Amino acid sequence: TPRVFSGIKPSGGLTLGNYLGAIKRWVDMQSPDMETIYCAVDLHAITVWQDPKGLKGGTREIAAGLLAAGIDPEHSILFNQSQVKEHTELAWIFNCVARVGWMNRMTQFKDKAGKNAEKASLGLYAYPSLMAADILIYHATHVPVGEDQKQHVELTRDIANKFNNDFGVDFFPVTEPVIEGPGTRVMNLRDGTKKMSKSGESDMERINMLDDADTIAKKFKKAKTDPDGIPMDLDGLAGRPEAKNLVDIYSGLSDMTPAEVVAEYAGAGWGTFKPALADLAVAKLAPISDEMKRLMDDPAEIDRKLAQGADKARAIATPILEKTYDIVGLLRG
Ligand code: AQP
Repeated sequence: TPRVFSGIKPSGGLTLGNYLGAIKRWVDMQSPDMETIYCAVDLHAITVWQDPKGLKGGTREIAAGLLAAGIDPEHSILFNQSQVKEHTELAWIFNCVARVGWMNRMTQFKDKAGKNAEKASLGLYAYPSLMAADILIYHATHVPVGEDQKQHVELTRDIANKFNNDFGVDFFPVTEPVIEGPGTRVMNLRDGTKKMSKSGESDMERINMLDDADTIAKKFKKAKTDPDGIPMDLDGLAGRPEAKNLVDIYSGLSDMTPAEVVAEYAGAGWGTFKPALADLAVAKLAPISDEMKRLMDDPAEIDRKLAQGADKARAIATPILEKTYDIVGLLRG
């Protein structure tokens, strides 16, 4: 059976970007003929500074968000990365397989490290190697990710191929990225050329899954737009990233195509469209955020669920790591 792995970093609260770009799709991928493994990748979060209390809270929020949105822990494996040590152990092996030149080509490192790459953590640089381990420790065949993660999944394939070649084995599968279309990329509400991020500077640039109805309405109301409202057809969104983003968000939340959204609101001003978008977002997100809050009232229960998930994850990961050690020639007692 195909096996899916994907993760979210607890580097802040969950956003509408995480929901439309990842969580909603992960829920839909749960099916009897697909094994699904979903992870709060806390070890990736600490590649940049995280307040320890915030990190624990963020990890629980991801678990609550996934459960509230419909991830079924009976069907999917749900856990946090640091509880399954096999990820980091395999990442070390991959650090010795991957080449420095490969890492130097990673655009996300350049984006995240900024101008002062000398001051970035070594972990941030090695991030793709740990991500390859996250995927390959389960021999996952499919990885749903955003466009921005495509390069890392390609690197995962390079690592799998090089490992198999170097040791003359056919052990690690060559994983397929399941890339979302560019339309499902949710952009920043204040700058439509940047993606909506958990850790962006201003809270006004993103919708958090835990935002209340008033906050959601206020953020859409203040979202950057241009004087032209909804055009008569999709072509009228060309070169208007902020307008396109609001239409795309409406589309993602309503399951209408962007063309259908534009057709429904053709010629409407923002004074009509933005409140309709806010109402739709509240209608879709409120049941999830209410359930998230209920779950987060009992952190011990969330921790218990994550620990149970980690046990199931380890049952797959441990034999794969043992076999890897054997292939590499690391002696076991
Ligand atoms: N804006 C987005 N639109 C669509 N998909 C998104 N994802 C994140 N933001 C958007 C998808 O969510 C999954 C988990 O991502 P992540 O949290 O592990 O990493 P990220 O993409 O780096 O998220 P952030 O919010 O931008 O975090 P920070 O600010 O800490 O760097 C992925 O599948 C991602 O594509």
